Amino acid sequence: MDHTDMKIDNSKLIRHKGFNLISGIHDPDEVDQIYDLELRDSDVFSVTYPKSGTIWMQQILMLIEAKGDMTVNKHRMNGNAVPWIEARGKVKEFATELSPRVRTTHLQHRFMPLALRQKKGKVIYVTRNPKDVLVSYFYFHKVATMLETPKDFNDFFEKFMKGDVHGGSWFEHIKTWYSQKDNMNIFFITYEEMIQDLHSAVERIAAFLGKDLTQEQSANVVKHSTFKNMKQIPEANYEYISSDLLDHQQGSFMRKGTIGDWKNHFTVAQNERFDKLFQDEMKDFPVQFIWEVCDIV
Ligand code: PPS
Repeated sequence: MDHTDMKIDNSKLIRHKGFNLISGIHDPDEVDQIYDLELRDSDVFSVTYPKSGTIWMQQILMLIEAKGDMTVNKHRMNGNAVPWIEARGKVKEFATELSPRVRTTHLQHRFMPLALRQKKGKVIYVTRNPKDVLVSYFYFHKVATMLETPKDFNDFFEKFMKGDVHGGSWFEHIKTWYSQKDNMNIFFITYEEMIQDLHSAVERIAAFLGKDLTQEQSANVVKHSTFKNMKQIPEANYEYISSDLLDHQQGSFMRKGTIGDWKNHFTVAQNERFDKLFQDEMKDFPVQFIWEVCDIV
C-alpha cells in the first residue's frame, strides 16, 4: 500500500514520503539529503523504533568508544555523542566529521545512505516487544512537548495501532529493516536480551564493531549503562534537554526500564486486538519476542 498521501491523525507530525516526521525537529529536505551521504567503513548507525532502547544504545556506544571510561565524555550527553542523523542541522555536520561517526536514527531504511546497502558502515538495530514500546511511548508523549499529548491511553493505543505516531507503523519499521539483513552489515539485538544479560550484549556489540575491550573495560561499559546508574547520571538520562522539548515535571525519560509493563495498561480487549494484529503482521517473522519477565529462560 502506498502510504504517501494518507492523512495522519496527529497535529505535530509531518507526513513525508509515507513516514511521520516531527514538525520543528525534522526538515524533510534535510532528511532527503541523508540518502546520498558518502559513508566510511567505520561509520555506525544505531537504529530503533522510538522507545525501543535508543538512549540505552547511545550510552553503550559512547562508552564502547571510550573503552568504558566515563571521564572521557564528562559533561557530554550521550545524545550528543551519538546524535540523531535526521535531526535538523545534523546532516551537514555528519559530512565533515572525523571518524568514527556514530549516529542514531528512527528512520526507515529507505531514507538511509544508499552506501549502507553496499555494505559500507555498520548498523545495529535494537528492537523491543511492541506492547512495552506502546506503553513507554504513551508516557513519553506526556513528557515530550514536541509531540501531541494523548487524551488518554485508549486514544494513544488507537494511534499506535494505525501508525499515526513518529516512526509510523512499528510493524513496517521492523519488517523493512529486517528485509535488509543480507544487504547491510547489520546486527540485530532486542531490548529484552539486553535486560537479560547486559554483559553478553555489550560484548557482542563490541565484537560486531571490531572493538577490543578488556574484561575490565567491558565491565565498566556495563556498569555505566545499567538502568539504575543511567537514571542517576544527568548526561545519560536526558535531564539536560531543554524544557522546550521535554517537560521534566511530567515524568522522566528513564521511566521503568522493565519488561511487561503493558500488562498494567492493556485491557483484555486491547490485548486481543493487539495480538490479532501482531499475528497478521508478524506470522512469518523469524524473531521471537519476550513479552514478560517470566518468558526469560
Ligand atoms: S526514544 O525517545 O525513542 O529515544 O526512547 P528510547 O530511549 O528508545 O526508549 C526509552 C525507554 O528505554 C528505557 N531505558 C532502559 N531500560 C533498561 N535499562 C536501561 N539502561 C535503559 N535506558 C533506557 C527507558 O526507561 C524507556 O522505557 P520505559 O518502559 O518507558 O521505562
